[in-house]
Amino acid sequence: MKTLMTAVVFGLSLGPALAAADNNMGSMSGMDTKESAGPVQSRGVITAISTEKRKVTLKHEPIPELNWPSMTMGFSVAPEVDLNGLSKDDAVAFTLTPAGKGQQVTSISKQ
Ligand SMILES: [Cu+2]
Repeated sequence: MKTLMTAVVFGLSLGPALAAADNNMGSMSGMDTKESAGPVQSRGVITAISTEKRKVTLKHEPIPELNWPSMTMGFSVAPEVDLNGLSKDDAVAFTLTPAGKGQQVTSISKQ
């Protein structure tokens, strides 16, 4: 219940910004609850990568499902994801899955 309340408050406070950002994406508002709980797909460019630490820094597109504008940020990468063949400046499509308090990369591939 607390999680739901937080999601509602968060959604309301960012509602106008989100609505302005996704003019071209049709009706997204009904998807918020479902999408924020599950994996989301996005695209971006790798700005740093460490196969040993299993970390990747991505300059990603806006992700309306998470109320995120475009930004550059680091993610941990799930153990099953193969990072071989990926390097800095690659354009990629990726999947983020909720993990703990953040998001983990659970798939990533060159575009
Ligand atoms: Cu971000």
